Amino acid sequence: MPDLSSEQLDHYAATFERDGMVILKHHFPRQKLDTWREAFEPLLRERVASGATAVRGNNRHYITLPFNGVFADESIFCDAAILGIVERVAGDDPVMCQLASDTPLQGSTYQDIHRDTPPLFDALPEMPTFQLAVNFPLCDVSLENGPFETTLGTHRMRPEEAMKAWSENRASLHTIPMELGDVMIRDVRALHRGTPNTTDEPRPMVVIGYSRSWYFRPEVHIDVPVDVEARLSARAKRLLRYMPRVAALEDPDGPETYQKFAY
Ligand SMILES: O=C(O)CCC(=O)C(=O)O
Repeated sequence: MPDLSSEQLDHYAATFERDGMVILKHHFPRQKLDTWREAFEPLLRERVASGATAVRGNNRHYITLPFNGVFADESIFCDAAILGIVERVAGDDPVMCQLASDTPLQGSTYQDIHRDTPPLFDALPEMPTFQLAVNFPLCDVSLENGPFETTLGTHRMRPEEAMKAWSENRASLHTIPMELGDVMIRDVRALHRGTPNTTDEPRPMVVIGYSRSWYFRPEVHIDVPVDVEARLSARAKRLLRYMPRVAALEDPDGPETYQKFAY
């Protein structure tokens, strides 16, 4: 994956501060993501069939990815450029807390516009970034198969202020088509929504969650099998330091626990 200079990373971080998101074009190798999609397809089929997903709207599914095989790939989750931006906006020594996917299928509809987390403190101005989503699709995302839509700059507004700005057309939605290989890094507080997938192919979007070093999200976690951990670098182990270690991954015995996603 392309290394970026310190100046380039500073530039992305400044854009992120202003907009609440940045896109790294053509960042991950498409061939690698093809292997993710091949591994994801049976998982999607099985989880949808068994009703084990978190439903995020009509025909729209959130599924945690198992931390093994192709998905336990530190060339993705320890990517130097992505972590360079994450550290610039959310501080040193971040935590990785989530590895999952959002997939609208044919028949999905517009989500209500939302942010993914409440403010840290009631009745105070919004704080600097504390929770980031790194998103990358496992296919090209066109206007037809459910592109992500987001406002810019609302990550630094209180929820009611952001909704007011949106309803008064001071914050408009931007549609984000993406190519396989593109990566979006976003502050989860920006107002956004999923849109309909009108094609007969799923549109999987991976989400990796990174938090400030001290922030804990009880609604998500990554089970790290001990044999997978043994192969990880010190950097990867450090990112995953608060995640549970397990002897082996088990199939989920119920639906996803991360249900409340919109604020
Ligand atoms: O997958 C998408 O395009 C957006 C999904 C989303 O925003 C959510 O479920 O919170």
